[in-house]
Amino acid sequence: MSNSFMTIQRFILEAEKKHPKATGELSALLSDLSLAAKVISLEVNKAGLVDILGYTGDHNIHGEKVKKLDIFSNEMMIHAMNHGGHLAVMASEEEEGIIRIPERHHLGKYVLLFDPLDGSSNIDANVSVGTIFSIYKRISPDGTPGTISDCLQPGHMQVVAGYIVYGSSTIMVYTAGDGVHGFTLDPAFGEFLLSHKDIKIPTKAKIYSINEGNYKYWRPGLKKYIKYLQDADDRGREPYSARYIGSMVADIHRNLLYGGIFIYPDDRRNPNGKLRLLYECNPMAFLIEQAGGRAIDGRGNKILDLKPTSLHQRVPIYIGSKEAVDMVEKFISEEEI
Ligand code: AHM
Ligand code: MG
Repeated sequence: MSNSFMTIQRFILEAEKKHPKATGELSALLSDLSLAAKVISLEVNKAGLVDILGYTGDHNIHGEKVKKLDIFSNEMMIHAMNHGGHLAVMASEEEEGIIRIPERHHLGKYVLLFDPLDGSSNIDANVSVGTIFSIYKRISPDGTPGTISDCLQPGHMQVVAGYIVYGSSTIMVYTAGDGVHGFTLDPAFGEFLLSHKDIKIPTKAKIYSINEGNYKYWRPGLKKYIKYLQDADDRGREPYSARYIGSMVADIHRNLLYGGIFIYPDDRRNPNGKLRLLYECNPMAFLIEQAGGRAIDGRGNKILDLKPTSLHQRVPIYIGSKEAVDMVEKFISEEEI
């Protein structure tokens, strides 16, 4: 069948046929997620038209102002996912504690972690935003309510991770540990159609993405690395291009396709960086590693090996094309402090 008629549902079902022991639960979860994505996409697209913009006046648990679309997306994810019978527990960047499955619903064997609308401070300016998700198998006993320990598993235990970017098109990208695949939402059919099969991130990067406004707070090795990227040499090495949207999903999506490195470092102001291990760094690390890239914390660890200690823990991240991450690792480890 040609790519143009391969819906995400069909693709997931066909992938599942290759695994004789599969129960279909993971496929059902992914289908539910793609439905939530369609609804959020519709709301994001009409954000400029309806009176949904502006602050609600509420603050989220990190003390940041929350916009209505964040709340809408969070509630949409919860309501789309809590009754399918496949989940034991959930956690969201927008909720302080774990999200229990209501007692009236069946408990399943999976755990869902998500950032319902990442980059939402960009919405008023019509800049791309995204939803990020991560799925684990529960470690608590079947049939009992899921626990916080189910949510605090290291990233290498993920069974599925993905994101939806609401940009010039809406694209859903996911991995189930068998490559990275992208599906573009056809607004006429309301279906996600296979558009990017088995995505591999170019080994060499051409792009770097970092908030350079924080330069003065960076560690010396990082300053040297960025200066190195901006420089050329007489052996034909060209400077990198700087691209920074300020929406992790959009920045990572572009770098995944074109080759690049995305960095949100620890610095003098943010000792653990800004991005959250469970909702942002782990799912992106799983995807990028599946696409042939790397993701590290700059402290000698792979992101996927970190053992989470709390739901909203932040970690520094250096993620993208393999050669670029190898290089930044070298600069940082050799720095004089
Ligand atoms: P959010 O979860 O509050 O939306 O913040 C996460 C976003 C990421 O999408 C993006 O990479 C980062 O914040 C940008 O931060 P900064 O403005 O400090 O560069
Ligand atoms: Mg976020």
